[in-house]
Amino acid sequence: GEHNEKAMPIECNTKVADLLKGMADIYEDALRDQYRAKQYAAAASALRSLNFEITSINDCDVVPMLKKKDGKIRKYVGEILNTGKLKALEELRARPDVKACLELCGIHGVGPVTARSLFAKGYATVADLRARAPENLLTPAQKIGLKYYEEFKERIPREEVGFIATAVREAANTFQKDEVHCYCVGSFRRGKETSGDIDVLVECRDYSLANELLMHILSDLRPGGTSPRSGILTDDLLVGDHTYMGVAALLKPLKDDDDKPPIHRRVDIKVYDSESLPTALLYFTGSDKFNRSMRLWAKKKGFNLQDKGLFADRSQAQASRVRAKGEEDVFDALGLDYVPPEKRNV
Ligand code: DCP
Ligand code: MG
Ligand code: MN
Repeated sequence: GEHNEKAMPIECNTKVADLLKGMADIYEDALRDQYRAKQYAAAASALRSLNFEITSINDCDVVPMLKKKDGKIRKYVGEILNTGKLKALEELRARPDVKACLELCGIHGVGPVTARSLFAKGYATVADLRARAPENLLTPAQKIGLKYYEEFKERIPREEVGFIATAVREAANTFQKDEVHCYCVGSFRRGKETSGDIDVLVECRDYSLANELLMHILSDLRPGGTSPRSGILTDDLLVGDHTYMGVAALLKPLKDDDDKPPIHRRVDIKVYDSESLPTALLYFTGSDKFNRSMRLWAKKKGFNLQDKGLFADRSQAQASRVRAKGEEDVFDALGLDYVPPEKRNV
């Protein structure tokens, strides 16, 4: 659980930041105003990362984006400091359309656009959809998101992430062992005690075999097979080119005395060639915020950083590819000190 989260950073201004983040989520998911969503989110994270508790509105002066005296977010910070509440947020949350969109956006595969259109058609809650959605209202992937709505919200203990990733690795190893390497990436590789999903990167040396390898892994893990892992994969969300998104659940609990049924978990698998491995590792390890700032840095230096490679110009041409043996080389080429995965949790 969360109580054994290692190296928990001390966070300041949690109350103010949480309320501002609440505004960001509403602008993002319900009102579809990306610009405002980003502003509120940025203000929240700036306040969280301060090294002191703000007590008056003037303390906002140390945050560049909150400096302007008549700024709306600055005023909201003042209101929260004075009253402990944010009326604008309470009003928005009370709006039926906002309420509905926030809940519907919590379904995996349902974005703000679908959420709004579902609300317009008279569906306001998960329960509504479960009770009376006609066959053709949701895509197959959205139906799976609806089915596992509560389960997908559960965090996955590190041990379980490792276990499921190991099953993928074992499945891959029955293909052509010397061709294949598996890495458990995402928040797991960043050292997190719990994850939102399981991310597995598969390196396939002979990339012409990549899709065949992926299909091999899937048939090993799906129900009805002969491998000891058969049945771990329960549902598919997307089977794409070199890419898989699906659902997994343990065949039996990790602890013998655990009699609760296994929780269904989101799994992402991506297959890359060996040349792309360093940048693919970097990309798929994240965090997404860390990736964004690194891509931006690369761009400023005239590079193009993608999961498929680091390129010395704007192109993705093989000729401008920067050779890299490992992640370290990518940092090096960009003039950056190496940042180990555990330090990429920004
Ligand atoms: N990624 C990204 N930009 C996105 C989505 C993903 O750069 N829009 C990259 C960085 C992420 C990685 O892919 O770290 C894996 O994506 P996840 O959504 O699985 O995120 P995490 O594994 O980091 O967190 P969680 O524990 O919630 O799964
Ligand atoms: Mg993840
Ligand atoms: Mn993922």
